[in-house]
Amino acid sequence: MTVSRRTFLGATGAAALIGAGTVSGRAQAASIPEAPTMKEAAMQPPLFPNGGPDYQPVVTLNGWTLPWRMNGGWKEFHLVAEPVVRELAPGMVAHLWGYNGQSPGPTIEAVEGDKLRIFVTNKLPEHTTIHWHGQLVPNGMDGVGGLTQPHIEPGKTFVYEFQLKKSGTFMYHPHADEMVQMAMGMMGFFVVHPKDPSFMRVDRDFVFLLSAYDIDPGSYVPRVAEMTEFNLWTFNTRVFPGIDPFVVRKGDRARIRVGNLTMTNHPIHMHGYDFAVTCTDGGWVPESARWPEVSIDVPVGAMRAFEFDAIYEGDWALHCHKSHHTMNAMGHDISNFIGVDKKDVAKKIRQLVPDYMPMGSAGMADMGAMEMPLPDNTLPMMTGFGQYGPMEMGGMFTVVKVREGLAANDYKDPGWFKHPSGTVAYEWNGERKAAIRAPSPAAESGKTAQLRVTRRKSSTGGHSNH
Ligand SMILES: [Cu+2]
Repeated sequence: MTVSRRTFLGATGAAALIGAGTVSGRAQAASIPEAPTMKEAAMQPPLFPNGGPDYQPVVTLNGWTLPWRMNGGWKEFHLVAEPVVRELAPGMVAHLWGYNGQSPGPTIEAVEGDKLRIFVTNKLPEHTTIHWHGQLVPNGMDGVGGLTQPHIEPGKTFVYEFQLKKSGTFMYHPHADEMVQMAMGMMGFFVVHPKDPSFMRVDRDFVFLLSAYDIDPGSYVPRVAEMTEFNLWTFNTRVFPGIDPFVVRKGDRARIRVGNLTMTNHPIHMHGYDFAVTCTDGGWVPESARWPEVSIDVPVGAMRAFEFDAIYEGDWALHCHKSHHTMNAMGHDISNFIGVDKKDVAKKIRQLVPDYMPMGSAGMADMGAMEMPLPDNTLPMMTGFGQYGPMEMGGMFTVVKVREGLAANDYKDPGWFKHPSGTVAYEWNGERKAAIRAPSPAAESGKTAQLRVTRRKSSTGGHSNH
């Protein structure tokens, strides 16, 4: 490639990019832009525009934005579909298919009105295409293999050209052998910024995709025929505690954009704030049509963006509200042992399996605190430690960290929130009051029940003076 990195990169801060080398295909090699590739799953700094309309670039959770080059009025990108190794969290990798070194692929960012030329090189063992989900494109650019174009055979490069008709929140994914290729992790985010830099402007703009995998503990490749029994629920193909926090400066206007490419819906719940959906993959939601929420259901094949003014400092949980989606891989055939004394059983099992640990007699919280022996390449089902102990989470869970005094565009993890003294829930060490004693069976006649109510009132101090 003759294009130097300095002239090619349409942006700053792309330290970890490496050229992908030579590309063969129908187009002339000299006219194909470099295909940068990413080696790590760490969140990369945002890519600021160095020409054209100004905008606040997005950051991708555990991801990056694809650099581009300008060529005679066209913004040119180069995606390479290929097998990748993705770290799901420290301690587990998955052998997936993705783009430019990672799954999901890099985020594409451009501006309403831009003319895009996207080169797609296929390094997979089977054919593929790319569909630009939500974009208004000429029919022949829609990327449906067999319907609107011939498939891109292994080793070939195709070119997609279209002008961006509207700003908003979009994604890209194959429309060829879809079940396999999406189950293998082929997807990416696509953000189109408004031409008017003041329209829907925010200070921090986060993007990620929801995806799910079925990878048996100890193995590396997803079972692609799975329809319902997924065991890894991910934000951008990462699981807690491997998912980046959303770091927000107090006072900033923040937007979180999420797209769902799993096979079930995900109610994404954020603590500490109420907010409104401001954008879907269909476009911006007019102010008069928004309503307040604290959980946003993201249907299958849909995208949602919500915004909030970061006025409350703290470490606020953000997670899918389906509790099985905040768990990592483990067999789904876990029995419910609550209330069962397993001491004797454990003794017998340990004669056969020395590492055996009985769990779940009083719930499953003990699983979050113990380091159980695990097969190679898997993660604890419930894990992650906060400043007060184990969080007993996995999967689709992370933390929104709102802090005073951060620099603009500083996304570094600030550590745990330092709660002002007297603002953390605390243990009651005072005298036990009569009101929390269990009532005696005799207390169920009308008169004595009346008496209990009176007693409870007097025991709650200030409330009896109402
Ligand atoms: Cu979910």
